[in-house]
Amino acid sequence: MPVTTFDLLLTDVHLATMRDANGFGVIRDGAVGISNGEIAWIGPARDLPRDIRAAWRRTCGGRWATPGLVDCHTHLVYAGNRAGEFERRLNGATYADIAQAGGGISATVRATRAASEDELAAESRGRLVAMAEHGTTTVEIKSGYGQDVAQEAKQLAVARRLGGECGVDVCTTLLAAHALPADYAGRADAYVDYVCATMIPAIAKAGLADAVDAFCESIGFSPAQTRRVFAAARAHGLPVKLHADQLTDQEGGALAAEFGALSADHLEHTNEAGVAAMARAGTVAVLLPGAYYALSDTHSPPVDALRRHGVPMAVATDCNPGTSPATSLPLMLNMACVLFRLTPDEALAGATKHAARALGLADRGMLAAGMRADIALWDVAEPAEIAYWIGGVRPAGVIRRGVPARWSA
Ligand code: DI6
Ligand code: FE
Repeated sequence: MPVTTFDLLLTDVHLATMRDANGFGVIRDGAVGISNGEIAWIGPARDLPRDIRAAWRRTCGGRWATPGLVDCHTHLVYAGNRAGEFERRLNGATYADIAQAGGGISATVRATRAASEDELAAESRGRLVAMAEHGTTTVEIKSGYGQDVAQEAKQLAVARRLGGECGVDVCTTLLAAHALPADYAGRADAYVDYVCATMIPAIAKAGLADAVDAFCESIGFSPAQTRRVFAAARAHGLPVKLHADQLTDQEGGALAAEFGALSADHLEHTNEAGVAAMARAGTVAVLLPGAYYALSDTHSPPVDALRRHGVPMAVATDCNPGTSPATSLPLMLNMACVLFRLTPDEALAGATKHAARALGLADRGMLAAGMRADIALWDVAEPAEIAYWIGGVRPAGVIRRGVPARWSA
């Protein structure tokens, strides 16, 4: 009789595997065998091999397991606070008004540039810990508040360092084309020259970024400027992502698709031709309900068209000080359902397998043999309940690379 050995065996657990095209991929009364940080066996407990030697066994008390959550769009590393802008918006100013008056992203740039690496890490750490406490095991963090090589490198280095310190996997994205620096006022093309000729090569050489993003918008960079940034990224072997069509239709969805972007994000104003182009290119749509909510937006992303064209929809926090001061992915699932009419299984797929794809990560986001053993355990009666609570649900336990962390179960 062969003996099956696991480092860790989870039993008395229901599984939302997210491995099917639709639905939660439910296995009731399941078991998961983990070895070397990967899922070695998964299925109904009654099908477990007979002779098992497990170094460690955990009974999960009938809780639900999902893949560890993946937050594929955040601006988590920044200094300062923009609560004052929240008050101004409530008094009638728009996000664009505040940006044009020197606030908005530029205000965070000033605070972030003034912070030392240690200060920046100290200000940002609590946000990453909060994300982890809500079940996030992988997070993407963008730069974009530095605006020169040294300052963007500082943000990206802090992002990587915090991942190590907080036990979360971090993917980094260079967002050099986020806002026009004050000293380039009226000279956007000259700044784009600097981004393409100096920043992207230097950051790529230092190995500090896994991808390149841009803010293609009336208050950001034009489609032509975005194309130049993407061409430079491509020349340095970096995949791209795009802040597309958040406030106005810039044909950002189609632009992202043209460069085979991993994702096009926001998409509130994306037209159907852009959606069709994304479908053909395999570009993931990243929906950001926190920003939509915080800006009291009323123009929803084209969810029906995304569904019809079969574009995978991810859901992320967009954690940033201006438009989405949010760290809870479960809250974003709720908002994606209520505000964008996603179904709970679509929302959970958006924060697991589609989010992993938006980061180019094929090894996580589903519970299946061979995938990384990043698992969140939830004290819920059914998986839809994770999206049902308005920000109230936190996992009872999290396993990262096969190792139980944050375990109150
Ligand atoms: N779109 C966003 O949602 C954030 N950046 C961007 O290009 C907002 C960043 C901020 O306001 O600080
Ligand atoms: Fe963003």
